[in-house]
Parts: sequence; structure tokens; C-alpha cells
Amino acid sequence: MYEEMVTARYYEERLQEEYLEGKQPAFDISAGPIPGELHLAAGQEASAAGVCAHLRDTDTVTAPHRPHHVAISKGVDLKRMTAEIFGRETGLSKGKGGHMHLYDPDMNFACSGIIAQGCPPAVGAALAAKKRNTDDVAVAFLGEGAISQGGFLESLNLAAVQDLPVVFVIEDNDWAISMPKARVTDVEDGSRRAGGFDVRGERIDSDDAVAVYEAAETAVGRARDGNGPTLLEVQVHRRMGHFMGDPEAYRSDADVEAAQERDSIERLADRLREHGVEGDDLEEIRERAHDRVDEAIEWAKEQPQPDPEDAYEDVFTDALEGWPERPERELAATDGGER
Ligand SMILES: Cc1ncc(C[n+]2csc(CCOP(=O)(O)OP(=O)(O)O)c2C)c(N)n1
Ligand SMILES: [Mg+2]
Repeated sequence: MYEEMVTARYYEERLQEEYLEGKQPAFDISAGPIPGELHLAAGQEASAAGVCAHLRDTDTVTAPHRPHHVAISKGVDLKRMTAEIFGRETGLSKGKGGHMHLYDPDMNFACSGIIAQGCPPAVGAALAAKKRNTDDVAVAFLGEGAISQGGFLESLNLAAVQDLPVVFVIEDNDWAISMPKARVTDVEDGSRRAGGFDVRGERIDSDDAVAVYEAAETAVGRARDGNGPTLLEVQVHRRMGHFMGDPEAYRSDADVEAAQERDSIERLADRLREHGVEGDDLEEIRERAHDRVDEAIEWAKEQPQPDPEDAYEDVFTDALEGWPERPERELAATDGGER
């Protein structure tokens, strides 16, 4: 878990540098090697590491628009993910998805820029697992800003009524862009949403990776054993702006400082030291993580840009492929017979 968390944090530090290239002095979002928005998850690593530690490749994970830590913990190929973020041809989706739309069928991972969008597909994956009689599970990550979305609430209901092997994980970072949680819901503890659907809910009050690991062990185990869904909420911290370039005018310096002071990675390192892991071993893990990230970024930057002609490929799928021909239907001759 420590290695994944360090990987995710350093990965985002490196992405940040690359992202800012060419975007100054006036912030030009379309310039530089990573055009478009970039939402960083620094401060949220513990939730992904603690939950995904219990998952296997065949389990499904969906994440929202802040996905890097989750993708890394799920085991998404770091090189192809980075190439995707840089818009390159060898990216996970040939560079067409970008950082908010990472999709890796080998690892059963997907994310989306639409808030709460990942909940219904996670429920679908859980339903498929149940029907196929595998003991795979699905996990949907979402932000606390998404807990009043219909897609989330309907997903909770369907998961409950069909006893599906799915775990919902709310990452509560206190903010939805510039909107504090208390202004959009009177429910302080988002896991209480579970009660209305007769689902088990639990809030992990701190971004302590070990506490998340323990709660997730029960939740994932329950799903795998055929005992239905769980809703977890993890208190995490948004160390950065909502997206790169966000001046955070709505947020007090004290709030930013408080988020930066609570570092779940340092907390886990302390815990490991307490349990006898040597400082040198931690340093070795950090170096290994940094090398892997540097290598992925260098590789991605060397990858070819896609051919603009390919923009129209893979846009539509032939949804009716393999279906029987539909009989031609006679139209009433009200429009002169033209269709
Ligand atoms: C359905 C939908 N509504 C609005 C938006 C615009 N939007 C993007 S991020 C965001 C806030 C999300 O907050 P939260 O769920 O807490 O996630 P966080 O950004 O804090 O990780 C909003 C409203 C969107 N992407 N999708
Ligand atoms: Mg939030």
C-alpha cells in the first residue's frame, strides 16, 4: 500500500510539471503536452490503496474524474495510462479519452468525468458476476459531492434489492469544486445514505490507510461471499485545487494548510517504522516507485501522436452487429412515401 501511495503521489507531482509546461504566463488550458483539464488526487491515496489491496484483476473498479490513485492501485498499466493522458496513439484509448476517461478492459477499470457515472456500471459488473456465478466484486469510487445524484442512489437501491457484490466508496475531501459539503447536504456522514436502502454503511473518519484496509476487508469479503453491498465513506484531503489552474479563491489558507499537514503517506510510513520497517527499506520503496513513474512518463512522451484522420474511428459502435435483419416497415404514405 505504501508503494502504491508513493507512486500515486510522485506520479501526480511529475504530471503537474509536465502539465504546466507551455501553459504560462496566462493560463492557457489547451497548450502544452497535456492539453485540457487535470484533476489531481494528492491527499486521497489512502482510500484507493486500502480498498484495492483486497481486489484482483477480474474485479471491476470505476472511478470519477480524479482517478489516478485509484487506477494505480487497481494495477492499470502505468505506461499506457500515461500515454493516454498525453493523448498518444498507444494510450489506453488511443489518446482519445485523456485523464478523465481512462479505460482498461484488462484490469476492468474505467473512469468518467460525469459525477456518479461510475455507479451504474459497477452495479452492472456486479450483476454480471452474480449471474455468471463468479465471486468477483465491483467497487465504485465517488466524491462526497456526488452523494445526492440519482445515479448513485438508484445504484444503491438496485445493489441492495438484488444483493449484488458491490462496494461504494465515497471519498469525502470536503469540497465539490468550490462547494463545501455542508451546503449541499444535511447529512454529515455520507455512509448514512446506506440506511435508507437497508445497506450496511461505515465511515472511516481519517485517511488512515490501515483503517481503510480493515473496513474494506470486511466490505469486499462480504460482497465476495454473496452477502451484498456496502457503502463506505473515507475522509480524505484535497491538497490541491479542484483542477490544475484553480486559484482556490473560495478556500481559506488555513483549510489548505490543514489538508497539507495531514499526510496519509507520512502516517503510514510512521506506522511501518513503528512495526520495525527500516528507513532504508522505505527509501528503497520510494526510489523504486519514482523510477517506475519517471520511466512511464519518458516512455509516454516518446510515443507517436495519433493521426488526425483516426479521430472518426472508434466513435460509434455498430450496436446492431449480429442482430437479425429487421423487416422493412411500410410507412403510411402521408409524406409522399419518402423516409
Ligand atoms: C453530472 C455532473 N454534474 C456536474 C459536473 C461538474 N463537476 C465536475 S467535478 C464536480 C464536483 C465533484 O465533487 P466531488 O464529487 O466531491 O468530487 P471531487 O472533485 O471533490 O473529487 C462537478 C460538480 C459533472 N462533471 N457531472
Ligand atoms: Mg469532493
